[in-house]
Amino acid sequence: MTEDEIEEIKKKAIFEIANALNRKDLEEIKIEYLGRKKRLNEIIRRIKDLPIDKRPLIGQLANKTKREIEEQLKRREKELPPSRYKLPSIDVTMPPAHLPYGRIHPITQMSNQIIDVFIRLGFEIVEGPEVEYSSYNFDALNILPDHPARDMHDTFYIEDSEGEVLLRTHTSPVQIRIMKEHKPPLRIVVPGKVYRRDADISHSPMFHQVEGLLVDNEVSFADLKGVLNAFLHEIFKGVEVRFRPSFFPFTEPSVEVDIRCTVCGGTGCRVCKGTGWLEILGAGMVDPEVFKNVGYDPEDYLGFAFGLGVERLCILKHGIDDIRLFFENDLRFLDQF
Ligand code: 2NM
Repeated sequence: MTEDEIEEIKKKAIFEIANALNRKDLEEIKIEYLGRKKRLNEIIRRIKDLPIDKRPLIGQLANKTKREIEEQLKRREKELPPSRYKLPSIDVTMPPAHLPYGRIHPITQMSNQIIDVFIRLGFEIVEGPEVEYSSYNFDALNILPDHPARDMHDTFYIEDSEGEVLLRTHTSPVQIRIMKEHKPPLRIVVPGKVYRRDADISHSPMFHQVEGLLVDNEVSFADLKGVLNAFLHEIFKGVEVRFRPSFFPFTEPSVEVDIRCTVCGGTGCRVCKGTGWLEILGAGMVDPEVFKNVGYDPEDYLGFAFGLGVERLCILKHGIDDIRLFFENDLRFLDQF
């Protein structure tokens, strides 16, 4: 047991401390060199066995070495990050796990496609509230108090509002709001959710509409036909279109617009119920009563309006057989668009 032996222990300890990578390593080194049963303390314990003249020298050297190792341990501990920060075990350069992309809902895609055609035709897009006054949803549109659409069976009324507040059954009340706030000329398209008490394979209690309105000093039925023909030929390329007389309380004259059946091409099938035609939208010249209700003088202005159901258009475009598929959020269905 010599000075050399102590010097050897010190060198090894300093080397190991300098190479320690974390606090756990340091703790192990501390136990190895300074632990009660370990090398330096063993030397100190056995000093009494040395020749008497050697004892002070070895004793001083061993204690000095102990202090030096302790100091080195403290110094290295300060350099290392606190032990709760483990050394990096994550490769931050690795590419992330694959996440599937989301996609735009088919109804939103269809709405966007419709809106896009009307933007190119010079219309502006407007939106409005889904909870409406009965006066805007019905009265202003010349839908009289005894009209069947106003029945509790067809319309969702808001509780305790005495029939004055409801979920809009079409987006037309937005056109009323716009006409009350703005003078013609007006060219607007109104997309949005509408609500009706109805549920089967072709009806959903909530569905989407796009309605349009054009008002100016000189507007003819030919303008209506021109705009709707242009629109339908954009959505259904090269399709045959026909205008058929109809009735709406808010337009006079009124028409329903059909296209050649996209399924059978006109020979007659289940989808067109043997007629060879598909009803695609309703339209007409705005009734003078509606203009009076919004403060326009019917002598000064003329206009046309139209409305269509987005789900119906989407169903006919893609040959879908149940409207409920749009709202079940089954990705096997939605992923196909
Ligand atoms: C339709 C069919 C025909 C329509 C009328 C109006 C308004 F506010 F100007 F009177 N907005 N939308 C209209 C006309 C809607 O949907 C089948």
